[in-house]
Amino acid sequence: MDTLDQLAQEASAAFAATDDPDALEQVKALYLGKSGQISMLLKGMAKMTPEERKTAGANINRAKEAIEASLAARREAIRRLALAARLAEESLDVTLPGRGETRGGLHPVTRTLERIEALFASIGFDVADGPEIEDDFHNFTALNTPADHPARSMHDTFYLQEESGKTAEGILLRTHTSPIQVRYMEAHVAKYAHLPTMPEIRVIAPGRVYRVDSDATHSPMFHQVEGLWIAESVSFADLKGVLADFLRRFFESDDLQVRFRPSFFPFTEPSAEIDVAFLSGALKGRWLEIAGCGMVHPNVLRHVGIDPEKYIGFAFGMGPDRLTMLRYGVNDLRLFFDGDLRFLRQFV
Ligand code: 2U9
Repeated sequence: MDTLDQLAQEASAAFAATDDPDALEQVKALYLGKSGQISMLLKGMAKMTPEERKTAGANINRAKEAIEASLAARREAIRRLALAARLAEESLDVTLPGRGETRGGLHPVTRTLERIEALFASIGFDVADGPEIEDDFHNFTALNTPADHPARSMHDTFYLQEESGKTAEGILLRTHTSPIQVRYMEAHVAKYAHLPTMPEIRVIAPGRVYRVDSDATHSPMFHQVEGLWIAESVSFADLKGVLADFLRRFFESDDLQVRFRPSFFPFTEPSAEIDVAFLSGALKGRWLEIAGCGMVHPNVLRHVGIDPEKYIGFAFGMGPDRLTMLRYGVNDLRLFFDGDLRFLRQFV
């Protein structure tokens, strides 16, 4: 083997020992660079005779071509190796099982609230909202609840404190959603003050309410939905019809029995408690107290500037937490508010 063949083999082996593109270019310079071996050989031809130069030139060029060919082959091999490594690293296993979908769901009480809102909306009731921190005028006074009424005591109501620890005068967590309706009536009266006759009020007030109370059937925070219908002529018969119809639609039972039992609330007169009895199912034949209602007390209307000689109406209130317990067969109210996903997931 002559020295040129040896040089070409040596270059090929040096290229093969390199697997990095930058290192390969450096090795290339040793052979094909400006002061590389091939350039040196070509320069050496200066001292040769024309005859010698012809053969040597051809031989050197062949060696140069051989070296260039092995360089190109190695470049291609390195490119393929890099691609294969990248493909292995970035590969996607399309046979892996999916991560699955974790879907949330509405809280069972929220579902009941939405159901109640939809049923009342279908007979023309507006849905109103209001602050959970109230003043005692909107929560008590406007609702004909006198200053010495036990509902106003510290034992029953959460009063807010100032930073100093002093009780903030008459600021409390609302104990029912009635203040929503008081505010709604005030706004309604102001809005239509220019008219000789005020348009009727038909509104429900769903929301959270707070009382100092905690056991299996009482939570310090619970929900209420109250409703109000005020017009020039609304009777107790209308009240009975609207509520009996609502309850039958809510429980999806045409033969649900509904009865009205006389009762007392400061804000309604006369007042009644509403009981229902199912004709079938686990609770068959038992009377269950489900809501309260009555004709709005004239004092309540006076407090918001509505003339009780001209307008009359009915109001009602119910506990959606209890309605949810009945609908789903839950026996402890606290389960709704503990945030235990094992319980809540059953309703999704
Ligand atoms: C205004 C005037 C009157 C709302 C009413 C009841 C009767 C009632 C309870 C039932 C169970 C609350 O959820 S519960 O704890 N409610 O019995 N609520 S009449 O009367 C009103 C409301 C607003 C302006």
